[in-house]
Amino acid sequence: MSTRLTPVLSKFWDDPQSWTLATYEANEGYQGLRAALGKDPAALVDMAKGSGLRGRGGAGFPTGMKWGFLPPPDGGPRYLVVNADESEPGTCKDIPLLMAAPQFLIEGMIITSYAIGCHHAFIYLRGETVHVYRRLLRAVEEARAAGYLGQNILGSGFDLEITVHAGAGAYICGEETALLDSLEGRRGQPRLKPPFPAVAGLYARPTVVNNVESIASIPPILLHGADWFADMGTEKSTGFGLFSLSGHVTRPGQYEAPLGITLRELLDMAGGMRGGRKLKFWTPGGSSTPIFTDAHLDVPLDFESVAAEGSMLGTRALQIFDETTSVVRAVSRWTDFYAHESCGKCTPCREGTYWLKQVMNRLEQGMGQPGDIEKLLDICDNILGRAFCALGDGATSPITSAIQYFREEFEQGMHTPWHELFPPERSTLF
Ligand code: L3W
Repeated sequence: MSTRLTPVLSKFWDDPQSWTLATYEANEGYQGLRAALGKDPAALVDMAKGSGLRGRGGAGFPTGMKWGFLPPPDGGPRYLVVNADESEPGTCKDIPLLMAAPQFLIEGMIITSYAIGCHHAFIYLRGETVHVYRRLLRAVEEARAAGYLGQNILGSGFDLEITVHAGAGAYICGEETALLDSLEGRRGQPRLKPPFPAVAGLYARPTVVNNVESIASIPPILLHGADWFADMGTEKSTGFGLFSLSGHVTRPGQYEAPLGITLRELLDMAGGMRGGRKLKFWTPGGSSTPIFTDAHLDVPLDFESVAAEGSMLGTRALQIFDETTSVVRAVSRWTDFYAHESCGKCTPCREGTYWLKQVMNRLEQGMGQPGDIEKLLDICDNILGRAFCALGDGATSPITSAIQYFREEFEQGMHTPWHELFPPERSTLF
């Protein structure tokens, strides 16, 4: 059996007190910060660049390059905002990380803030996760009491405050500019880019917005070096990442492994398909990424290889569906989600997701109309690349890819409801 796991962020999650500062410090915690505070901030940005770390929130943008986009200091504030608004269907890595080992994020935020010259950093947390909110408040308090936050951190002269902000539970607020609007107290809707947040972000000041896992990966990189990280993964998709296996798999959960690992290897470690059933389809990076089938079991899960096969690595949210699942029903559920979460700012997404939902719902019920598949593809075509932000594009991905691989199931939706094709008593998910 393959054992290609690289437990770094998940190394001590089994410890019953894994979330405490004491456990973190017993596992090399805050040694990266001690090393960082003695360095020139510019060297830390170079180190992030040298590691090849790419954003773990979905887009895979190079983290060090993003830090480097900040304009030179002008005496005014600069901000770090951590995107902890994890809410994509299937995406479930940041919340477990924050519950199990929140100090990785806190230490990463201090190092990043020092590197970019920020003295007030924010965590924007998904609103429904009250348990995570409590854990983060406690973690910030513990770090402050130990001298890692506040004035003159570890005698370095560097000051930093962290504010934990819980949103109101809206998927759109995971889009970085909608997040910033929400954090400023407005209704969360995306802003026009450019200007990018790096130039005009929170309160129109230079702002770095990074995902939880990206920032949590910074302390180990500091401690072990950029080369250590770059030697893992592939040439262009370096390092390790949390792969979240959910659905019809024997042992679902978080598998921390080098980028470039395959689903076949991950399934091997996760005990295979549940009940020994056959894999039918899966998402490589959450519901916004085009689905894959059993023909993609050996695609290396790195940014380039997944893109070459027509999908996206996204957030490594591997939702696994076996042969008992109706693809039309699964896609219909995701479509309901996007229609519900569309913020309404732009017409293609607001109107398009509504109509996608109408058509998907009737195909699911076996009440499809002639031309519905073409109608779906036409609506998707009118959303893709025309919506204000990535939410609209994401809504089209499962539909167009499912039609590509399972068109006959959509055709059956003209006359047969999903539950006659996939009887619920046989299905293990729906
Ligand atoms: C300065 C430039 N900054 C780009 C920055 C930009 C952003 C980052 C990536 O979408 C994806 C989306 C979802 N100067 C810059 C620059 N930047 N050019 O780089 O930007 P972008 O626009 O490529 O992506 P994004 O808007 O951040 C994220 C996909 O992730 N996704 C979503 C997962 C869901 C969650 C969740 O549940 N919260 O994360 C899954 O695949 O579809 O494509 O920071 O400012 N010239």
